[in-house]
Amino acid sequence: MIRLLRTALAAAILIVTPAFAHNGVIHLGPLNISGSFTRATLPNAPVGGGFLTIENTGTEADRLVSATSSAAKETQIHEMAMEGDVMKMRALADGLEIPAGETVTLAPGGFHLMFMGLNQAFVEGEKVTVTLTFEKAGTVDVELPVMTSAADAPAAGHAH
Ligand SMILES: [Cu+2]
Repeated sequence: MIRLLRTALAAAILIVTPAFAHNGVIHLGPLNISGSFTRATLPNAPVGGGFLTIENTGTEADRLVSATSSAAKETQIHEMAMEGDVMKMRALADGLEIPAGETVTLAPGGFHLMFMGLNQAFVEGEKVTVTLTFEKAGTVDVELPVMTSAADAPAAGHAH
């Protein structure tokens, strides 16, 4: 049983492309991922947000196609957009394009990762790990340090 579990774990680890972090920047092929964080939540909060910066130093566009985390039942890629006079968020069904030579920032009030159905509250000082999958660059685990609940808080409400 333990051997089976070990084999399963080894297989799971092999799926993740090796990534190299220098000074807090994770390099995944031509992508540089930095500035990751999430915000502390209240106990029993249903959702949390994830924020980070993705720089594409390559000559081809890539696309963040999915995000998963054991911290939540489902993790989605969201954008904030005006609908009439109201700022609303919605899931990006086709993922988030990272154009060649450009930097895309996921930040409060804009693009973000959305943790839906938290398995436990996010506590300041702890870390949440999210696995990001890019169309071309592959898959990487990113740790999001949990900052205060007000870290870079968006001006508009963030309600579902
Ligand atoms: Cu959202």
